[in-house]
Amino acid sequence: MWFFGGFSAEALRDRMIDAQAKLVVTADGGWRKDAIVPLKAQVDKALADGAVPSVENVLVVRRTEQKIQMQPGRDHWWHDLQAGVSADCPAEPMDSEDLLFILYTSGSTGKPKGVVHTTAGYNLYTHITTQWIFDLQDTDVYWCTADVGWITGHSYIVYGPLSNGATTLMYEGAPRASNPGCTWDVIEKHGVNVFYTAPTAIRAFIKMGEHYPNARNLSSLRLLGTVGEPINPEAWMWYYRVIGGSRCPIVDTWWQTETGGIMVTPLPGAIATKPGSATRPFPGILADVVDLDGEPVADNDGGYLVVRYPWPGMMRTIYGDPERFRHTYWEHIPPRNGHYLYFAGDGARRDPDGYFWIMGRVDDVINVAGHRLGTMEIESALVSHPAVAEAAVVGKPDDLKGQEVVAFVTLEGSHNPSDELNQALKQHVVSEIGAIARPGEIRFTDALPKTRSGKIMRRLLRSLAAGQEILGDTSTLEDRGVLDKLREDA
Ligand code: 7RM
Repeated sequence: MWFFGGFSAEALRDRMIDAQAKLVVTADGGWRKDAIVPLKAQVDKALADGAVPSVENVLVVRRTEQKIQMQPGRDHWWHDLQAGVSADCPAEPMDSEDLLFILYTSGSTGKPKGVVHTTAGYNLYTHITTQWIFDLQDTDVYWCTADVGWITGHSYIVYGPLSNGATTLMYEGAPRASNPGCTWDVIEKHGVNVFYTAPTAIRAFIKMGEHYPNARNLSSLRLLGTVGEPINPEAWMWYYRVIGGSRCPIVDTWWQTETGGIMVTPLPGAIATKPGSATRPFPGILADVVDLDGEPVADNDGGYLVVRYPWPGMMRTIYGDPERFRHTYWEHIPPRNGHYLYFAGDGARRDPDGYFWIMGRVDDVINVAGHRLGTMEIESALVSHPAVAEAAVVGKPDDLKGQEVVAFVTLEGSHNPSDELNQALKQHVVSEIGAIARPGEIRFTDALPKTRSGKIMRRLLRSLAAGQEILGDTSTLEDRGVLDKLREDA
């Protein structure tokens, strides 16, 4: 089981219990921004009072060198154990379907799901997708900025690049406000050729200003990638122009923890891109957009994104809960003649060129007076206003219309909240999309609640907008302070 350093001790404990972990590998601490994350202390807290009886040993890597407690018999320093063993260490043969790892992903409500990946299929799929989509050359330096505890870090920092013998660059920690140009320094210093990041990071770069990348030599870049959310065309164009020097193709890659690897994506040089579209399914992937009966919808009509046939990297089950696996992914759309479709939980439409446009999670769709509105479309309209840095849109129950649109908006550095701007933004949405999408309410905020991988947690905003208590799992929140602040302002 893999686990990322930002989680609380409680979240760590729950996941170790669920996975029946026997051994924990951790470090004394980890660097993040200007601070040390006390990793070992968190592990101690999670294991306190024999809370996880399955854990027999804890292996500790020395990194930050601050003082920690070592429990004799249970805890071992990595460097001590390493000193006593031979450097010759043959690999353990594994069965192709042996469990490789469990990665927990938060469901839209309640208990996180332990997504199970296995040895051969996952490795094959991350190998081939890395090779074809990032067009890796022997001399390339490849940098994926993801947190290694996110599936993107697993598949496209570790397994895919390493099985290809690629040079993969890892950056420890997160860019900090005191050094806004550090991402571009890393590219310049190491001559990065392929750069893979998330729309949330791109929007943060835009907010900091193009002065920083413009002051560095980014000419080594050949290919850019994006993952994690639909990218608004505004951000796509900025990425293409400012970072890629209008020279590098952008691969917008759609996939999930559950799919193991990239599923819908351009192949650079072979598939023409359109800003905001992940383009077409990877070879061998039979993706489709269907209605709830499994019938393909007409071009440009919204529907559910599904996959019709298995692929090597697909998850095998939810650890310890095969019933939930079946129910979550295989039963929303009833099987026909014993043929099941994989239900991704995303809304999408396909244009007449066969290009896929991801509209966001189906749980996030807003229904105003019978009209289904994708959150992405309204957010993209808001972000196209020069004052707006980022926006998150949710539905709030409304007696008359069913739901009303509520928008949470962060502003570009030089703009301040005002009644005029509030009205102007509502009007802007009307002129971009139509009166049906007009937000009933706009709330200005300094930051939006996000997961460590940069996904906006709309479920929390939905509760806030409706004035309800926030229920369910919040352990994946990157910064709990953001939520507290939003509650105070409400
Ligand atoms: C890789 C990853 C999965 C969800 C997925 C989508 C959204 C990811 C894109 C995207 C539009 C993209 N795994 N998503 N990539 N939406 N365009 N290129 O993010 O398990 O953490 O999330 O992320 O909603 O279902 S994940």
